[in-house]
Parts: sequence; structure tokens; C-alpha cells
Amino acid sequence: MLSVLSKLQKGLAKTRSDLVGGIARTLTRSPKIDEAALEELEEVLLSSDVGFETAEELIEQLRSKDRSGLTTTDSVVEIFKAHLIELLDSTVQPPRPLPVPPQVISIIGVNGSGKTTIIGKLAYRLTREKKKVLLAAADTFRAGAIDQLAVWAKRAEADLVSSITGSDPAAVAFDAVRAAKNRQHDILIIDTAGRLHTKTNLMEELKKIHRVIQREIADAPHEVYLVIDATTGQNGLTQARQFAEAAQVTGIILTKLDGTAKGGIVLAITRELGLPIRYVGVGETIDDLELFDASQFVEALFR
Ligand SMILES: Nc1nc2c(ncn2[C@@H]2O[C@H](COP(=O)(O)OP(=O)(O)OP(=O)(O)O)[C@@H](O)[C@H]2O)c(=O)[nH]1
Ligand SMILES: [Mg+2]
Repeated sequence: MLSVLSKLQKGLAKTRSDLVGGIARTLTRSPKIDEAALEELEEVLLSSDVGFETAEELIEQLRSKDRSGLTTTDSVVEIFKAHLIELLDSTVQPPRPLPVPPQVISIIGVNGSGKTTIIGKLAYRLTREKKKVLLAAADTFRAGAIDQLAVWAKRAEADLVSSITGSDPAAVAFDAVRAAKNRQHDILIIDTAGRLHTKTNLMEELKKIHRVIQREIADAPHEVYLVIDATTGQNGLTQARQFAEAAQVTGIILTKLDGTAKGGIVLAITRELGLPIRYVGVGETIDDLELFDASQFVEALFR
């Protein structure tokens, strides 16, 4: 079985070969990095979805250096790497003190981004750490959503609070908070819908869920993780912005980094939302979850 790191490296293989290959080609053509070469390098960066500002900054890094020494791909890569790690680390905040249990984590994001799967993986990780975990099936909209979460709860050995399809999601969340308090769970994770009837506004619904939770625990939800499918590229970014405006998002979970994601999107998301990436999902099985590590990620992006 592949380790999470090698899955990440595999998922980023295409981006890596485009990036490193592109840099190598430019240097072969023009061993002295002149203006034309800088432009070419910027194109290479843009094609990996890092976003315009990041590409510009990386090129500025080269421009400001004595370029006579930059003759190998490695020397250019090292400069890029250092700057990217700095950029990714700039959104990292010191871990917040854990609240009095239960800690409430709300998981939001567009439909199909991987919310329910991530909840399964996260719950599994936490129950392995001997935490008592409760899941709330507050996606009452999509048929099958409750059963899907129930399957993950069982696999992860977590408890579940659910109601019937079509019932009020905020009521499910409220019941779950009560249950978590009464039954002394350490952590409550709330699954939410990615899509509702067109009549109902998803953002308003999410706000309502959070408001209702606060009636029971004033400083909850303690974490709001926005799940983003890394393969959706710039589209995912537009959606992410809407969610970040509606809910007090505390961190990003990036999923499907095992697929055909353009890895550079991680940089674009970090810059655009100014939010830390907490976890990455690299597959559909229960242990395909890793804490995000900037150096590890940038390493995987370039080798
Ligand atoms: N390759 C890969 N597939 C994933 C990953 N995470 C989730 N998936 C798949 O993506 C699909 C959608 O995942 P869900 O967890 O149901 O997504 P969701 O956000 O809960 O979707 P809705 O409930 O419809 O809003 C499923 O087929 C998952 O198996 C991942 O990290 N890698
Ligand atoms: Mg779901």
C-alpha cells in the first residue's frame, strides 16, 4: 500500500513534470536568464495554476538575484521552493487552545467536494487517538447522504445523530450538540449539504446551523473547515470565496490531491483566502488523510 506521502507525490506528478520540465527547457534554450527567459518561466508557473500574483512574485525573486549563478534547474527550483514555503507558512496560526469538550467542527463546501469522505477519515483519525467522536448528519437534502455518513461512522467507530431526509438540518445539528454534551463526546463533527433546493439559500442555511449551535455552546463551532476539491482549479476558488464570506471559515481541507489536480491551486487558495490549509485528502479510503505540511507539499511539487 502506498503511503500518504507517495500518494501525494503521485498526485502531483503531472504538475511536477510540467514545472520542472518547463524550467529545464527554458534554461537549455537560454542559459543566461534574460527578460525573455523570465517571461517564459512565468508562463510555466501560470500553467500550473499557482495564480498570477504568485507567479509574478516568484519571477521577481529571480529578477532581484544575481542571475549569473542561476544556470541549473536546481538553482531556480531552490529559489521558488523557499518563497513558496514562506507563502504557505504565512497563513499558519498557532494552534488554538482546545475548548471545553465537546469541540464542535463544522464541515462545509460545494456538493461533491469530498465533505462526507473527509469526515469519515477525520473521525477515524480521532477515534484512533482514543477520542469519543460524534457525527451529525445535517445534510438532510441529498437522498443517500445520511446512509453514507452512517457507513463512515461505523467504519470509524464514531457515534451518529441523524434524522430523516427532508428534515431541518439546524434541528439535527442542535440535537447533536445536546447529545454530545450529555453523552460526553470529545468532538462533534457536523456534515452539511453542498446543495439545496434552488429556493433555499445554502449560505443562509449554514449560518442558521451555526447560530443554532451557538445557543448551546456560545463559542462553537470551534472550527469551520471548508472542503475544496483540488481538481476543480480556478472554479473551486470562486466557490470557496462565497463560502468564506458566509461562514467564519477557520481552515481549508483540500481533497483529491491524488487525482489530476494542478497542484499550484494550493498556492492560489492560500493567497486568495488567507486561510491555512489544515488537511489534505489523497484518496477514498479511511486513512488517506494527512495534516498539511508546507515543506512536504512544496518538496512533492518539485521532486
Ligand atoms: N480520488 C479521490 N476521491 C475522493 C476523495 N475524497 C472524496 N472522493 C470521492 O469524491 C466523491 C464525493 O465525495 P463525498 O465525500 O460524497 O462529497 P460531499 O462533499 O460529501 O458531497 P455531497 O454530499 O454531495 O455534497 C466520492 O465519490 C468520493 O469517494 C479523495 O481525496 N480522492
Ligand atoms: Mg456529503
